[in-house]
Amino acid sequence: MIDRINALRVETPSWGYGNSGTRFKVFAQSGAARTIEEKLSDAGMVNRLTGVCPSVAIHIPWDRVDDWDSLRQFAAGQGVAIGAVNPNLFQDDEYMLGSLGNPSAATRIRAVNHVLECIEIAKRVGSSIVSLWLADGTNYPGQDDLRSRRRRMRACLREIYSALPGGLRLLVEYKFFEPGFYSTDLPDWGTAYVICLELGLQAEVLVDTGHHAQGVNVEQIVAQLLDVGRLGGFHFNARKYADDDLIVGSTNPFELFLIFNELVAAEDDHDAAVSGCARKVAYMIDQSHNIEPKVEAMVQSVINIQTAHAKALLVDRSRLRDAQRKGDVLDAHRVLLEAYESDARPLLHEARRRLGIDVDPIAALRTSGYSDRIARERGKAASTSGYPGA
Ligand code: PSV
Ligand code: MN
Repeated sequence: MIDRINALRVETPSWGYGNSGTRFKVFAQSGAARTIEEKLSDAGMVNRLTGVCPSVAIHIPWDRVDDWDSLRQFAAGQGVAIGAVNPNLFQDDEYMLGSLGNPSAATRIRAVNHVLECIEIAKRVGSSIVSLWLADGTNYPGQDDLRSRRRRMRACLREIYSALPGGLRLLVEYKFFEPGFYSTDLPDWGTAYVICLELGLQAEVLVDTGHHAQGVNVEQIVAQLLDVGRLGGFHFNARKYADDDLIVGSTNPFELFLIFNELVAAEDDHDAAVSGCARKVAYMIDQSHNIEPKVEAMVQSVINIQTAHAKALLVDRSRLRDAQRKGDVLDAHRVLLEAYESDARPLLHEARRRLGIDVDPIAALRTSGYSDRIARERGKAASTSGYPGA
């Protein structure tokens, strides 16, 4: 049990350490990371406190540098490695009508070239994941031909896929709306899955927990993707109304537990394709911390993930199977409730003791003086409105 708790690795995102906000306002915080080096040192601190966050996702061009070898070394000096490379296909003026699905061939070529650059970066920094999210879609019925958009996107994705070296995974992220408010080119897991099937085995679906409509059964999506062997990874965060990017598990801890319940069960599935898929899922956080202190928010997120995972490990699977076989609806349900209502803290404390770290990472952060030090050294940026890294 403790070994399984400590085996779960969580990747933190570079963009979660910088100033971010809504379209209404970006509140600048003292000490917020301004450069990729500062983001990597914050991520290093999160890893020292939690013991389970040894890699950091980057976003290009927000985190682009001239010398990737020295960035890789700098990261290693902070005790972390560079993880998933995220191309940015939404911030150039050319992308107003989309990137890989844009009606203009010139824009599609630009977008493909950007992803190819990200593949090269992944190779340079030793990353095994390129994680693709398209902001492509339309705002009005009739704005573009929906099937043509899909064909353009597929053709571009094929070109991208053929440039992947062996061992590099292409994660395909879907989102049901925003910034397209009428249609989104990759709106759901099924569309993403069909695309991945067409591309090949190195393409897998990424589930961003905030990218579903109200009430969608995300744990069932997770179960289905595991069953077809194409769940590649997660972007964890919490939502209440839209893609809120709040701290994972803050508004929906039971949902997070149910997601982990599927993952833990699949890790032990008798079908090797399913257990193999479950064991190599990439667990990543994708959050923006607008009003909360960023390093502390990241540590809290990791703790929430570990709590949900530990509770899922506590599910009495043989009693569950038994109750399901007998059709004992409520006893089966109670098995889950009992695990969810258990106190996972003693297990997590023991797990941390074994890693030689403080059992309470939040208290350790608060007494470390780290936040005061970065506030002193980095100061506070001017307030702006806009998007992180813009
Ligand atoms: C889009 O909403 C998204 O979830 C994608 O993963 C982007 O890369 C990320 O957010 C940017 O913050
Ligand atoms: Mn995401």
